[in-house]
Amino acid sequence: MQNTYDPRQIEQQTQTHWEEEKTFKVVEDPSKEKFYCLSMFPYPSGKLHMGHVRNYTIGDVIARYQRMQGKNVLQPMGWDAFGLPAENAARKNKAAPAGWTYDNIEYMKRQLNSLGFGYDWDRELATCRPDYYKWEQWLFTELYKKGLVYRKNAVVNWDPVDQTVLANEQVIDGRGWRSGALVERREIPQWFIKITDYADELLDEIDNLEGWPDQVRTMQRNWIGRSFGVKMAFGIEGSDESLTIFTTRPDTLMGVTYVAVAGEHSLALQAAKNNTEIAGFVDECRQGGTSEADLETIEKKGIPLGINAIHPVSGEPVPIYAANFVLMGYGTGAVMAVPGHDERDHAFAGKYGIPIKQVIHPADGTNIDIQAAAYIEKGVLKDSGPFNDLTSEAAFDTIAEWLQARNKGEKTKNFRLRDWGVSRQRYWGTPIPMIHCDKCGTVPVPMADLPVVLPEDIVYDEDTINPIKADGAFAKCICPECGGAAQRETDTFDTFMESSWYYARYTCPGAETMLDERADYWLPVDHYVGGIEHAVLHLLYARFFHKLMRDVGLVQSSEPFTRLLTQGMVVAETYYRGESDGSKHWYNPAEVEVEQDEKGRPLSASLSADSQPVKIGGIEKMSKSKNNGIDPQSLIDRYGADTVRLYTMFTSPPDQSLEWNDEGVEGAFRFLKRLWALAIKGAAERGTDPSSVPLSALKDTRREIHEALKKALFDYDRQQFNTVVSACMTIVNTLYKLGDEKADLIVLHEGLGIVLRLLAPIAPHVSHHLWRELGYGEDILDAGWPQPDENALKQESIQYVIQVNGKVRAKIQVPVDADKSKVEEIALCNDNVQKFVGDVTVRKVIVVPNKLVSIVAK
Ligand code: ANZ
Ligand code: ZN
Repeated sequence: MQNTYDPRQIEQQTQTHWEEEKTFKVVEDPSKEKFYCLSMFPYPSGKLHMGHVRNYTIGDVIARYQRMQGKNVLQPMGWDAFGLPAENAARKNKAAPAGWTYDNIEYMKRQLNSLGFGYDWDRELATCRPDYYKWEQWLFTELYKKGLVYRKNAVVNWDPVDQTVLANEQVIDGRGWRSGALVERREIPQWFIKITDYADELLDEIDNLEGWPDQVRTMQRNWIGRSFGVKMAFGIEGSDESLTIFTTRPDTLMGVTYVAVAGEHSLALQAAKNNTEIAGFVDECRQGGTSEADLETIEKKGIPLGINAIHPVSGEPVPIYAANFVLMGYGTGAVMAVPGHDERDHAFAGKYGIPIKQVIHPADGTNIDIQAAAYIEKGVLKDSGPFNDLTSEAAFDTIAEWLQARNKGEKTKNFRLRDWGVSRQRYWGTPIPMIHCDKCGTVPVPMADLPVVLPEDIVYDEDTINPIKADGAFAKCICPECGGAAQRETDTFDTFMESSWYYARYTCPGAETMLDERADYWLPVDHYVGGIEHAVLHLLYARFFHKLMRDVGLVQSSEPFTRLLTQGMVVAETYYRGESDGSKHWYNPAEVEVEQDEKGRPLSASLSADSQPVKIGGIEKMSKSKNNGIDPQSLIDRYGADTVRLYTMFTSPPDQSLEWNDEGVEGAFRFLKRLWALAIKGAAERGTDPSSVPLSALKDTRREIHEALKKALFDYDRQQFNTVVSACMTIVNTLYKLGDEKADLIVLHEGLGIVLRLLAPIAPHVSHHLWRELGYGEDILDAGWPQPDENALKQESIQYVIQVNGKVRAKIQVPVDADKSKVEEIALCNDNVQKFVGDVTVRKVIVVPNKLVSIVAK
């Protein structure tokens, strides 16, 4: 055995071994329990960052752990390869996005391998490859045939100078990022998938996702946002038309004192035609953000349209306002306003002098001043004509039925969730497989003509906006129905489309259909690991796709991911200097020397290059903008992969944030060196059964080892890997105390065998190497999982605390098999106890088994 721990050499050797043996290649084996462990695939941006390293280490630890439990473990990896950064890089480098992407994939794949992740690379996929996106195109055409896909106008950001649509991130302070022109909102036709048809199922099944963090389940519920309410029609004075509103509080119906519609509502648009003031207000409503968050913060404004609505119950007229807080895209774009019982309506009524009426009273009869503030709780109805004295709950149904019987309304439910707009006007994405024919209308590309391949060999320079839109050749095609000249769709899919089903395609690489029968062996994914930033969209779209694939007969399960772990952020200190123009220049932690107080808190910092001070900017998520990222490659080069993996697992539990600290990395490295040194000593003794030699002198040592093992197993199960590492450290420390006798060496051999297996998922190279070197076996992955020895755990004696008249006076060791009277006897004999009892009589002795003896003496 080598004297010093040389990670470079053993990691390379071990990785070569895994590659040659195809250790991580798996096939379906119905005789074995399967375990599908998946980490969210990366965007091939150039190189791995610390967030990737953490994510993939967690996934690899889980996969290796499950494998050592004897399961058939699938752990694949691939590339989320389409997206805007490739286009930007291409423009800068005057190269095609494809080449940039493929180069990055190659480099990052090498990095992943250098970290020792156990992937079955035979299943690798890149979403920009036609043999992948072909099936996504196929599914889209199937959904079109099923009526789940449609085209309608939707708003985009339009750059009037570049004559192009901009992604949200290309709009900076309201201007196009390249042209600097003021961005306009424009309506263009776009493709949608009817996710709202699945909204109920997507919501209801969240209840069954017991292996998901509560926080993520709540976020999904809120995003789908189902509310139950009533849709009802108000008449319009002097017109045959009516105005439909949506409310979740029909019980407040008799408190309506006005009605409000969105600026884009047809009533507002009509009124704007011959009233410049209203037209001005409608224009104003069009500006600014349209999100709900924006609407909550804006100043509430409105304008009367000069027409009245007719209350469906009382027949009284109420004024109609256009108001900036009513969303056109939600419900019906119109609301019945109840200032007495809604805060927003109350504020609005106050501002425009509209009456405020109380129709709900607290159930306990408390008086309230409705003019001062809205009463928004439920209660009992008053001043509500035929509905008086009903509770809010009862009134909901009664009023709904009253309206329904008169054809004026019905119960309905409403979702916040909108249909999924999948069109993007970018080049680097999956072409939408649709054809526009003047004669036949919209025609899906037939299966035989799929995939519609995105041209990759294109010329890119600073002026290129979208090569497939600029050059007419891509769009030119023949209509599959009439054979006439037609135009191909030149929009591409939202890249969330590709990431919605990659997990399924991994299960059946090379399948001649979208998925084949192998999918049902592996799916659902047993454990999914990734960032919380995907808690809503990615996970919701993937759940939706799974159901779509189920409904075309491709999978049998209904949900894709059984268990989900959202890992915490990797954060680090930031350092900067103020520039003369008021901006900040950020320095990387690697360029900075920090002075700390005795508790390790930073006191001051200076730049290594010039020894002049820099300011400490606080701890933030590692990012390019704050320049506080640590390049994992430099750490791997310096310490080896095992140290990096061990450090990221040891520093904090997987779901909490990890605060970077260089000393911690050093500490992890030192621990592996200590383990190595111990192994050198351990090499002297091989394979004697520890129970075959008299080890009485070493009983305590063995108990410590097996107790730590027991704790580690418990923590592995609940994925608290940081304390697994602590247990390993405890064992190593215990083993260091052993001497050189034969019995010591036997215990050392036993202990090393345990600690190596515990560490194998976390620091796999050194564990693999030492396992063979010390003669335990061929491959540690096949070694089985260590189990605590019950005999070793047995204690010889138990500690009791002794109180005399309620005060702790002694701690004693009592043999485990001592009965109550024996415990009492030993306690009373204790010198210190005797001293405190003194001459007085012992009145009572209470023994709490395995814990406490309480003596009362007076
Ligand atoms: C009358 C009322 C009285 C309301 C009351 C609330 C309290 P959720 O739960 O989110 O579905 N609303 C309906 N459509 C709207 C739109 N397009 N823009 C803005 N607000 C709209 O919210 C439903 C409630 O939000 C509806 O119930 C409606 O106001 C308002 F004491 O109707 B309510
Ligand atoms: Zn045609």
